[in-house]
Amino acid sequence: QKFNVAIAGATGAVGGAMLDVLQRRNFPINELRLLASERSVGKKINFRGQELEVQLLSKDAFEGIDIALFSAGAQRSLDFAPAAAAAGAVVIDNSSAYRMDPEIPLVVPEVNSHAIAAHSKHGIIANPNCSTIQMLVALKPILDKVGIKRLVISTYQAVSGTGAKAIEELDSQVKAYAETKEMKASVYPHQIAFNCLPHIDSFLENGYTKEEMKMVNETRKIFEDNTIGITATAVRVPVFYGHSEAVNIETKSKITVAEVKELLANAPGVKLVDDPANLKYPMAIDCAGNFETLVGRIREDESIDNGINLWVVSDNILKGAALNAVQIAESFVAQYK
Ligand code: A2P
Ligand code: 11C
Repeated sequence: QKFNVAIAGATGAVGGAMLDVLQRRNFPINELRLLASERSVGKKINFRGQELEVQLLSKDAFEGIDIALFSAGAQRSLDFAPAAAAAGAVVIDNSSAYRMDPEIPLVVPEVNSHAIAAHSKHGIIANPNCSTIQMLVALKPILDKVGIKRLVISTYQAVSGTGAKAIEELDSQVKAYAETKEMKASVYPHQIAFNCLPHIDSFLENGYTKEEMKMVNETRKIFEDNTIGITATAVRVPVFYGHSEAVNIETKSKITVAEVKELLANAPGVKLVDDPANLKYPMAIDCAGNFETLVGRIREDESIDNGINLWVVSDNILKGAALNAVQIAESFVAQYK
């Protein structure tokens, strides 16, 4: 069986990665429809050796579509996803628009593919935020084995999470520095080259950023447990691709480092990279372009009875966005088609 697939935001960083992932995973496609703004209409994009023309994202662009992958910003999702669903497509939405809607499933296929069942209500499935996705892939086996009481997270996030303009800004600041010229900042409020910004997305009244609260709220929704204590500090670092995270876990009962390693060595979507004696640990430069989430530096938190520390690294554009969306499509098709 083959499917008619649309990508809303096909010319964007994540949209482009969606095309790449559909190709790499050999997703069974009949027609592929590429949608974007007026600026891109008529532009040609190659897919499996065929030149496809970009069409306008509009309410009537979804006729005959089975699966609509959205990554054109939250406002476009709010404007067009209901029309796509009404036309009979299942929408897989990479934006934050529907994530916390209790009637819309929020899915990481390795963690809660059962939740896809609730797609039947609105025809929409939400893709979580990148920093949440990679963390939960690593935590799921530990959750199932011993339960999780509390998480303390610090993130080190790549500029590609902000988009193409931020990638250019880091690149141009590094070049300016090398040429002893002035560094210009416009995407970020401060210089990002050779700096760390404890500021991702906007600030909220509680002093946290939206990015930090996404990790708290999305994790609780996906794990279906509002009692897990979660606190996060999200930091933008001068890295192009790959988010890194230090995750401190207080488990409900004791688990040893050896047990965690054994669990993660066999966990779906995870690659264990934990051999400090040979200088092997997960690094952002090693995750770019890869589908796996790398986990290492596994050690006991000796300050509490049941504590484990992990270092988790993944390509934020792939597992953090495009790959997870395509995996949702695969799981949807396997369960419901
Ligand atoms: P376009 O390239 O035509 O502007 P990114 O996050 O990398 O900036 O990509 C955003 C994606 O969302 C692009 O494909 C962009 O299309 C699309 N997009 C942005 N605004 C609109 C809009 N008003 N209507 C349709 N697509 C949009
Ligand atoms: C970042 N996590 O790295 C953001 C990007 O809610 O989908 C993705 C924002 C989102 O800046």
